[in-house]
Amino acid sequence: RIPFPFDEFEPKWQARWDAEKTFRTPNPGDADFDASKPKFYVLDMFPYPSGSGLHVGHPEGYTATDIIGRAKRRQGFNVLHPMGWDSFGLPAEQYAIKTGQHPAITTTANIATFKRQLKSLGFGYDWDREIATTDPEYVRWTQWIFLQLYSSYYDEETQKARPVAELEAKGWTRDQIDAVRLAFVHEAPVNWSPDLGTVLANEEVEEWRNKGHIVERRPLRQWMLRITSYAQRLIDELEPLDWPEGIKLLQRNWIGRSEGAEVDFQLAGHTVTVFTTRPDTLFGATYMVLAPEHPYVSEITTADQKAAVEAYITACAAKSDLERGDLNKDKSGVFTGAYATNPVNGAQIPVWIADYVMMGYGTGAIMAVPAHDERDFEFAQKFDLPIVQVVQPTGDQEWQGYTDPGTAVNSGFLDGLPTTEAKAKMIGWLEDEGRGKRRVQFKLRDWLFSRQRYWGEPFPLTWKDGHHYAVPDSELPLLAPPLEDYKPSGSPEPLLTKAREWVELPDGSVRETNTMPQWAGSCWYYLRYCDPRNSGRFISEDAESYWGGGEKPGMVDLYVGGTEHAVLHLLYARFWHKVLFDLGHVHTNEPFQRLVNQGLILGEDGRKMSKSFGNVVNPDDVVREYGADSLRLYEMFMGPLEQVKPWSMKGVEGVSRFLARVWRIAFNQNDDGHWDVSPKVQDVPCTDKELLRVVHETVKKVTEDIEKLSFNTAISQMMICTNAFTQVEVAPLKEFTLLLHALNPFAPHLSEEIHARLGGTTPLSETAWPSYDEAALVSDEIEVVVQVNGKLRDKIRISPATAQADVEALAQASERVKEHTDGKTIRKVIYVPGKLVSIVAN
Ligand code: ANZ
Repeated sequence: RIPFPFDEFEPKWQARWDAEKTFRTPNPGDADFDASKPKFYVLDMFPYPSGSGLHVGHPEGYTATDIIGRAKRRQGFNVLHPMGWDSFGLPAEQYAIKTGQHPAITTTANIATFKRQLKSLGFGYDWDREIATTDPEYVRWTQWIFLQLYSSYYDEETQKARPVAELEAKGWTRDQIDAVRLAFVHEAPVNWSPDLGTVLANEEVEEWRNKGHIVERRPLRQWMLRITSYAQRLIDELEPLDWPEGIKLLQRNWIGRSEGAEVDFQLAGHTVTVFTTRPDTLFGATYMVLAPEHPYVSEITTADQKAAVEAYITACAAKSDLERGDLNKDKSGVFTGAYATNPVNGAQIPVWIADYVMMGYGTGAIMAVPAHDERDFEFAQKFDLPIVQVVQPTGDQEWQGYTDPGTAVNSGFLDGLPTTEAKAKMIGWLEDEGRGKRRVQFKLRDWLFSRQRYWGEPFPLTWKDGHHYAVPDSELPLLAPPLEDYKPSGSPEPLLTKAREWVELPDGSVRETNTMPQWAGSCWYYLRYCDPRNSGRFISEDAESYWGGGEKPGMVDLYVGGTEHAVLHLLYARFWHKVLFDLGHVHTNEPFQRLVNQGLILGEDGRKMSKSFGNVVNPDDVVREYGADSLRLYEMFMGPLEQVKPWSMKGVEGVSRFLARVWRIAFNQNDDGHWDVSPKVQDVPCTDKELLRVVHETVKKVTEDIEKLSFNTAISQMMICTNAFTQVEVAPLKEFTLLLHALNPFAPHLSEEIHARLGGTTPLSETAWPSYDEAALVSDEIEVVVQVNGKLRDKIRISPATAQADVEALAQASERVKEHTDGKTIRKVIYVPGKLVSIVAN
């Protein structure tokens, strides 16, 4: 038998919230908008509506934001808590290839499933603000923002994006302008997958290879976004945000700022510039390495090395940056036959090419200092190149392969200087001599933004006579035409190229046929939620200024989602937001003020939930068996929100039993199965001081714990409170209702249902959050420990005024004490006032 009738009342409350739009949030300008209320914008990372529906990982973060959103609403905030769909993407298209169904159809069906599932969990979303990135009205503004990037450049002087129109006015030519746009065309070797029919970002390669797809390197003409212009700001403006340190570190490392120098080497009539973070080691540079793609390679290679060099270049072309960098264990390379002059000592050093030097970083050329760089050390050992010590370690470490700071040796005018000073002195020398200069370098690359797929936003651009042109705003959204065949052709021609009638325009120009990556939509969805139906602007000024209000730099007050987006979505969205900020479209310079990552939920077996392990839990099954409130409460009770936790059906059962206990304080089931209000609940003043204390303690702790997102401890406190009600004869209505108030954001259906059945006319969700009574918190009871023969046997609570004889009697009357004294003679009883009763018995 079901311990409480959740299957009756949960759908009932959900229908009511829907019909009454309980969680609708008015916007500035709406008749019911109250501008005097502070705002609280709480956001979930919106899901990709996959074919498999919601899994139990989704409701973890969603329940957390729902609890805080519901509580803040009742605490007098205008709460913005929206939901939507990240609905472009490759899987929908893969599915279309398999089944022949248009991605729009499967996407719509999947969204319907997700929405039904989310509603079945009772989340208080404002569904009037629902958006899908595939909605034509949404696509319009995604394309509009792209055009903002396209028609802007980064002004180094003001460190801000500005319209290229300003450059036009200054007489810049079209080619000059195209070279500085924030969205630009670039030909570069990229990760191309012939069977997926698209290029992939570096971070995406491993996943698709593991799924059995081929990914190769291939030079292609692509659209890039100039995120590198923002590298320094993306680092600096991360600092004041309330994000987990680990995520900040990942972003910082991804952006990868290095300070160092450029050094010029002379080589067969060319000047080859290298980038180094260790200019202090220049005297130890014993050879030079160029990336195989370096433009000088063919010119400097000597005749007898030509064949070997060319063979090596061909072999490298297939490798990704990752394979050449971090995964490159066995160093390889070829001598070019050329020698360069070390500018500091005139030494002739051999020039090699090797794939551990990347063309896309620094200058694509390095000075190799094998004594103090690991990669150079491995390489020099393998190819028997000279190794010269130029840094003396601080301790008694071996100098070969010593990479830490130390003292300069064998380095002429640097000798004796600690590394930091030696770096500065060498940079000074290089600048004085005109042989180099100080330079800051970032690992971050420009963002490869084009895909060759169908199910994404088309670029709002056309081409004529080799030049690109923006589609006018009035023609947006530019939607892709329906296609019969989504199958990749194996060539890097974008799929849309097949739609001849769409591509070829009457004036002889053709449409750009690349599409945007899935990241585009998620770069700005949090802005659109603020004003989702605006057809004249991507967000109104009023909505932007209200929902972005506050002293903090970030717009969203709390953003909850998984860690997997640390350097992708969270970096891309920050970049777009800064461009919009520079151009005056938003007044905050960051999108997300506070970020919290929920921990992964593992299977019962402790492994990642996955179809292949057969350990996936479907929320629908849990809701059917135990109800939505049990699922919500369980996911919050599993442990701290940010921790990785294994699933346990026993655990779900446990919290479900707790909810049943709350229910049974208020109701008794009669013989025909109906639940009658229990005589235990009475509308009388609470005279039990201890009960009063526990109840007010609960309101206090739950209020504070919600603020700290410490939901598991809040639930523990409510369990203590429920036990207290179970133990007393009479549950005073006012105090019992306080427990329901505290429980409401966690178990909204159950708390509302009990409240209503006990005569509550206004739903809890429509009433103010309760306050607690400080005076009730102080317990005037004290705890006294009872020992029998020196062993702790019980603790009793007494009023400090209790007479010694009464305390001793109470102690001896305790059941736990009696277990140890029964049948024995009490020899002695000692009372240490307010602390201890010690009984000696034998
Ligand atoms: C000489 C040297 C001596 C270096 C030494 C290091 C230690 P980060 O910190 O990652 O920026 N480097 C420069 N350009 C490179 C490229 N395109 N591909 C591969 N390696 C490259 O690293 C900068 C260092 O990585 C540079 O400093 C350079 O090696 C190498 F004791 O120069 B160093």
